[in-house]
Amino acid sequence: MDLLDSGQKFSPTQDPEWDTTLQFLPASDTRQLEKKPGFRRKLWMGVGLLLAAAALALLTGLLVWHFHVRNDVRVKRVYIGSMEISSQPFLLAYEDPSSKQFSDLAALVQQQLKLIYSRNSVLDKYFRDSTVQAFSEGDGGGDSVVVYYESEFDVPVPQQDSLDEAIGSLEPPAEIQPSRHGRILLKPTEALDVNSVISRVIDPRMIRTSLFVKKSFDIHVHEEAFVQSPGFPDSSYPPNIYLQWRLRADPGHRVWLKFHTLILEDDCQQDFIKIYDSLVPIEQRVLTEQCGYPHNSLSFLSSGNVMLLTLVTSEDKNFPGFRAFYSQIPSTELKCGGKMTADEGSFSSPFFPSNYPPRTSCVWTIEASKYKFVKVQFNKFSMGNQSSQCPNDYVDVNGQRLCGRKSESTVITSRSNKMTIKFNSDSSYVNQGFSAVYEAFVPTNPCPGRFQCGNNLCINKTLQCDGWSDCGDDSDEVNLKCRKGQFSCRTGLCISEKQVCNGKDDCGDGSDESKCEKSLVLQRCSEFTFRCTDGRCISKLNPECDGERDCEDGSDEADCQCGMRPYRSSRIVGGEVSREGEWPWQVSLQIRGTGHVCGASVLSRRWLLTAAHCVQDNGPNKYSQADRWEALLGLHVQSQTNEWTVRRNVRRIIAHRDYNTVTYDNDIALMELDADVTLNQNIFPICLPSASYQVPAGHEAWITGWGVTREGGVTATILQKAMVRVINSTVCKSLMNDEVTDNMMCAGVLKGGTDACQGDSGGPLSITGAGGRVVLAGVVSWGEGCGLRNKPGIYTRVTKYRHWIKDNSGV
Ligand code: 4AZ
Repeated sequence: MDLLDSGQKFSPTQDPEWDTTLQFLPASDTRQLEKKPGFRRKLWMGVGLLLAAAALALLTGLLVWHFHVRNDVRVKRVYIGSMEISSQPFLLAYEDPSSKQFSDLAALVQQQLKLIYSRNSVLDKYFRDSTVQAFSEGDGGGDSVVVYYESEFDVPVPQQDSLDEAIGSLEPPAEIQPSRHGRILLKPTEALDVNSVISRVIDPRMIRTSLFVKKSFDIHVHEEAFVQSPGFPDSSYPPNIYLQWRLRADPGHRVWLKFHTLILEDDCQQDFIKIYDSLVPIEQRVLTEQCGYPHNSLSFLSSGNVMLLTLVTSEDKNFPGFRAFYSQIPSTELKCGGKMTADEGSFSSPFFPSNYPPRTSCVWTIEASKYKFVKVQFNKFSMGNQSSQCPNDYVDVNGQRLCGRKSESTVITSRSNKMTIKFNSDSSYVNQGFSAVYEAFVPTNPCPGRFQCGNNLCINKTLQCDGWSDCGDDSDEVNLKCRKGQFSCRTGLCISEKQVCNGKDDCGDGSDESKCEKSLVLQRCSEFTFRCTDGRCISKLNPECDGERDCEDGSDEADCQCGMRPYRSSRIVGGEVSREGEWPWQVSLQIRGTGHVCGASVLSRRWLLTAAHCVQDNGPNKYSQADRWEALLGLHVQSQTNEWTVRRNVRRIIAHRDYNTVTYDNDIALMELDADVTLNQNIFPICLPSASYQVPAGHEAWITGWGVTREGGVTATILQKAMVRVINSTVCKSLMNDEVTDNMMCAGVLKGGTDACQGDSGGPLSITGAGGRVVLAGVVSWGEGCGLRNKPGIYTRVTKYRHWIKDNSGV
């Protein structure tokens, strides 16, 4: 399945700005050869001798080349650098590369660079040229200027490393930067007062020879607006381009860049954006590199008043692109650090939930009531890479460094009423940071009135032994009844430890298979095992699209361009209003002249999945005929379409041939659209579960739709959502008088009040899989009334139709 293959492609001729003039080299002259009769023998001998001589010369040449010249084949090596010039006031004209002031200072800088390189034998030997790209205000206010430049060298291949080393030697060691006059004391007295030099070789993907359009845009961000990839949102971005947006804020301000949409190719090798805390793509200042459909925070702040956004695209297969809003904020607006004396409180990394800015440090000190201890709980935590030393970005709590990404809450306790928390970010790669709460406690009673988890978290006592690991370390669910050598299922069942991670759901709720680290290739396949494309079966529960390659052939991670929400900014009975773009696979199926009738889910650019009962003729209403229907994708509010909404006619309806109008068995149908849709932030396919996918009872699931908000009521205007839980099939069958077949599944809230209802039919029952991708577990099918106590909603069990969907739609 290649969901994005057939999308609208960008054509450079559509946009005059993108016209590129190609020049072809003239063909070499072709001369007519004259034939002369006679002297045949002599001529042949001459030709023979000539050929022999030529062959000998070629051989000698090749040998010489191999042993001598080849070592001297030179390659172009480009370094991107910046340096600060002190005692040099910043002039507004420096922002304009065509100004005289720009050229004058640039010429001085070029001279200076030449001189610096001439003092190093390696640099001197291979140096070609330098160009000044831009200037900005220095860190120290109006009295210094930062120069951004590019230096080109022609270096023999084996000498590349020594060249890198020589360039590196110009930089003072990290601990001295950015103090003045590090090792760059090479400056001539009459020239510029240079310090804080950094330079690195350019990311080779940015100077790929196949990049045929290179463009820079200079933008001042004091007025809020947005930048976007060419063609966005109507068409895909063009292939083989390098674009850069140089963003400048007023002095004493930071640039703030927030992505509204970002959908690029999944493979970062060729299609990517990179953001720099600089005006040039200097690798020590890269804040982030993104591709695909990232779902982490995409809001970035600069440390100074400049930022660079770059986009590089590949040959083909281009995707919708991005739109990002920029603005500026005063640098003084940095809520970070301070003294906290209350017995409880909260704090977070600077600008949370945005990514923190680079080169920032701050300190919080907590001083609680005497004789109490302090406990700090990090609820969200993502800083730098996980490593024992935490050399880059970190939080230091009473001397203990934390870094990396933590999926569960982390608690740290002090043995006094004081705690010191330090935050530190270095000059590259930023993350979201953390949000934390703290409380002081009496050492003899750390969780008054609550349960104390093994990891020191305190939880409500009612959450103990409720089948869910609320502590995060299972300590609230440990079943003391099970004997040694037994595993305690979340259902309360005790099974042999040997049955854990054997690829079979022995607990009945999947809890014995849900935390298997490794996937084993099994001897035998079963309905519980995932079958890789090569036919082998693996033991891991629901391995597809979980971000880990489990099948040897990688087939468990293929076709995973689904189940993500490209949007960020960020009826159903008993539900709540959803956010626009939160359910980009939700479709409104409408009958022309009538309006909304049923829901559906986007499976690909071309195919939707709905319920068979939505497409049955009903007296004069010919619902089985494709031309009566219209599908609205990317819709949020009924009758309110916007730039993200796409209306499509239906080309074909394929209802399951065994759909039973009495029992609702096989209540499933495919709809083919008359033309592909371009995916956007409000239109995106949901993942289909494999036939072996298991959804354990108790698992959280979401229902969405514009159906009625109470039985007999009116349909919703804004898309509604509600959280329900998957209900054990045996329990459900008995609640529903055995009318639930194995092709159905139940979900709801048994105390009543939350359910799908009329008008939600055909819509998705969405669950979030291991890799964070949303999977279509069910299709809204039927129920006894809506939201009644002990009457859950009944859904078509999609795993049972995985092969049917593939056979009928190719998805
Ligand atoms: C319906 O009429 C319908 N409570 C859909 C779902 C449910 C009931 C009725 C489940 O389309």
